[in-house]
Amino acid sequence: MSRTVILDFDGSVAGLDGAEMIDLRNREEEIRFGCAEAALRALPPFEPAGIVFMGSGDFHHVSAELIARQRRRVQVLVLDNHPDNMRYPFGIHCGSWVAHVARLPEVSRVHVAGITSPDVESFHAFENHLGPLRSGKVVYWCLGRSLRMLRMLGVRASQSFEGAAEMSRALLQSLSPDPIYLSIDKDVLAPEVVQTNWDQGVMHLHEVQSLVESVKERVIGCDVVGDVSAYRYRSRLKRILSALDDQPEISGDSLELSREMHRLVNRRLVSLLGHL
Ligand SMILES: [Mn+2]
Repeated sequence: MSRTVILDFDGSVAGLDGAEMIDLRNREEEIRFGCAEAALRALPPFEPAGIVFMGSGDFHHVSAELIARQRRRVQVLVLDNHPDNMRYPFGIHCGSWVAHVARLPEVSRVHVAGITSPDVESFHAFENHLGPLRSGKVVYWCLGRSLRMLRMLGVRASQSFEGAAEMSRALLQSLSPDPIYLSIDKDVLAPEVVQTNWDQGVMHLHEVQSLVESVKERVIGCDVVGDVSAYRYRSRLKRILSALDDQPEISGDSLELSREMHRLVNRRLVSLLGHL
C-alpha cells in the first residue's frame, strides 16, 4: 500500500485510514479559489505520495504545483466538469491552472475529460486560453457540448461526445506512452453520486472507475479534489469573484451526508490507485 496524503486546507477530507494529514489550515484564506503562483511554490515540501487529497475544488490549482514538482516528462489527465483553462488576471486559480501546467516543458499534453460546462461553448469560448487549445497541448474531451465556436477559432483536437463510454474509448486511444499524472475533480461526477460545491457533470462512478482502471499502470502521481467545505472569504475580491461563478453553498445536515458519500468515493479511489 502506498502513501496517501491529505493536504488539509479546509478540513473536508477525513476517514481515510493510514493517510498522512498535512495541516495547512492557516493557508486556506490565501490559497482558496486563487492565489499568487509564489504562494503555491511556498507550500511545504512533502515526500512523494501515491494519491494526494486537497479538499474542495476551490484548491484545484494546487495541482499545478504538484505537477511541477514531478520534474519529469508526463502527460496530464484531468477529469473535471470544467476546462480549468480560463483566463484569469489575478495569478492562478482553480479555473485557470491548466493553462499554467500547459506551459511546463516537462508536460507533453494536458487532457481534460468529462467537461459538460458551457464554458467551452459559444461566446464563453473566448474566455478560454486558446493558444494551447489550438496547438493541441491542451485537449478537451467534452460530453454533449457544441464545439462550433472553438472550431471557428482554430481548435481542432478537442472533441465532444454523446456518452462517457464513447469519450473514454477515444481518449484512451489518443494517450501517448508517457507516464500519466492524474488529477480528479469529483465535480466530473453526476450530483446523484456526490455533491460538490461547483456545478457538476454527468459521469457515473463506474465510468470514472473504468477509465482509471485502464490507465492506472501508467499513473505516477494523482490528486483528488471535490470534497465539500463551506467558507466565507475575508478578502472582498475573492467573495466577489466566487459569487460571479455562482458557487452553490452546502451546509448543515446535507454537508454531513455529502461528506459520507465523499468518504466512500475517496476510499474507492485509494483502493484503485493504491499501487502507486
Ligand atoms: Mn477543477
